[in-house]
Amino acid sequence: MAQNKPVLYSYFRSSCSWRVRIALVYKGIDFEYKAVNLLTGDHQKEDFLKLNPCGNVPVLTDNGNTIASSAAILEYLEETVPSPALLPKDPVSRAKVREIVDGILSGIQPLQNMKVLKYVGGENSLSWAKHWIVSGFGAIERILEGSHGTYCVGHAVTMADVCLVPQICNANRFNVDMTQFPIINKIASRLSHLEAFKDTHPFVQPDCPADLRIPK
Ligand SMILES: N[C@@H](CCC(=O)N[C@@H](CS)C(=O)NCC(=O)O)C(=O)O
Repeated sequence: MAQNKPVLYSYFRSSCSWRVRIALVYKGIDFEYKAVNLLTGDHQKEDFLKLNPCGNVPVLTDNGNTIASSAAILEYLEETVPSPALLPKDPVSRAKVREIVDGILSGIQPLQNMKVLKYVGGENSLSWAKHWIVSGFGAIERILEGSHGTYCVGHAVTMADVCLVPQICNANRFNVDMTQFPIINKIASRLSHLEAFKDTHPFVQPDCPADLRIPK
């Protein structure tokens, strides 16, 4: 009997959702897309809170299981569909990937998340977001000096790349001057040609409004 496809609860502009979209496409996993509109508060409705009590996207449901949080989903996909891998084989490189992932997932994105910016409020929220993105990317740029090859860690795409590209998109939204991060830019430019990154771009998602849509 054919198995149901995994379902991804996603918002087109959510960088955390984009990470998971990239991993799904990179690994060739067919999935159903369910849009959760963060602007109209879909993520705070009771039905969605049953899936993720934290009230955040992404959420993945697969074989009757519900997994929230992009890091948990990325690890789950790596374990259930190991090839093509998004983690290197050797422990030191794996740790380096996770270090970069953590730098973005703990050190940047939460500080510029919508609910945090709403709490910070008003004009301060833009400079707050910029500050944390610049300081976080400054650290990532220095880590990449020692780890990068073609991509963030060595010459194969890893979870570090999967997390980097969506965060750059957020940086651009907040008008961060990205020229100060030449290694990040070089890697991002290479990644931008890969199908898994192009096909999952926010502006080609089903819930992207018409005025932002770009051709696939
Ligand atoms: N650590 C979580 C964070 C998820 C998260 O912050 N998602 C954002 C979108 S990128 C969200 O749903 N924000 C809702 C809000 O701020 O109200 C993950 O990596 O999935």
